[in-house]
Amino acid sequence: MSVPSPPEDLLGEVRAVIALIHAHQRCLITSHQQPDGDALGASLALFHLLRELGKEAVVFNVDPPPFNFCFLDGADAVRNVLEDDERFDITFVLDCCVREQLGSNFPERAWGSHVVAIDHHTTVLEGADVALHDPDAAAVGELIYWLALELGVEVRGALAETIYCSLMADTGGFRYASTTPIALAMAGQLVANGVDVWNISRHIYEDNPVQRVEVLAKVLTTLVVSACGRIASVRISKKVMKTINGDPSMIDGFINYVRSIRGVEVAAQLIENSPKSYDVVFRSKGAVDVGAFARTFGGNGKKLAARCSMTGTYREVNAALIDGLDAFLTVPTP
Ligand SMILES: [Mn+2]
Repeated sequence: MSVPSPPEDLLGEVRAVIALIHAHQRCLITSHQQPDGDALGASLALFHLLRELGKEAVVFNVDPPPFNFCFLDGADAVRNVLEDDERFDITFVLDCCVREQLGSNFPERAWGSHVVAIDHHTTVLEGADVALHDPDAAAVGELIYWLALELGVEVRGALAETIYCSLMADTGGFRYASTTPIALAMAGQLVANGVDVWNISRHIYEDNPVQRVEVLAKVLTTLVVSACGRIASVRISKKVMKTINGDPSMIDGFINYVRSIRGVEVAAQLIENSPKSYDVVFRSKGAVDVGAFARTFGGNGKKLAARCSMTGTYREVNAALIDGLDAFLTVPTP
């Protein structure tokens, strides 16, 4: 069950990152805005790893951690403000392949002398000096595990727990096709090293504020299924967002209920910015590359999960989605 060595073709990148770590002291770790379990888990894992090596490390994000990941060791130290005189030698950008995803208010002083991208998106962050990039990795936490392994650091305690969270979150609890033998071997080793599986699951999935479930009930009443039955969407109005103080983690995962409908291939969640502007989040069961679709609207993402912005009224956006996605459907109507 033990975890193998990093794949041969990644070893060079793993060692390049390690050389940079050894040569510097002050590190900043950041990831995409509205961090998810992978972005936060992997950021905190790298934080614990760097601290273990005696480095100074700051985790920075323009948005706060999701409510259900706040229990993680180090989550309370995540910062969204940097002091004027703070400077960094290395800025690690995790789980983020485009700079805009760091947030429009991402501060200039967060950029250190060196930029290291650690990612599993299909493309890699432009302008990174060094990249540890594996589109086949189940989660960014997997890449942090390789770093720890190559560094000879024992993966236990907070480091183990945060890597486990990253792997579990991005594989949908080890259910998605991205759940590779390597991800499972790592998870197995982490459990063997003391990770308390139920304690983590309980915090992430069994600790919803009642308000979140009430909002879910409201959102599900907006469900629209296309005539062909393969595309379904829900709307999250500005009013609803206001009741949860705009906290995106309070609506995270709702889209999975939409995708779970029999026959549905693509689920969309339309989040209202203004009466004529929506942020659209997509989830696919596999027949549609929603990343490719989102890119036609200037968005980004992966085959099964993507997002973009669209203009128009709710009806117009929904109609455009159903029309546009139809062309991307590669399976015949059941
Ligand atoms: Mn990820």
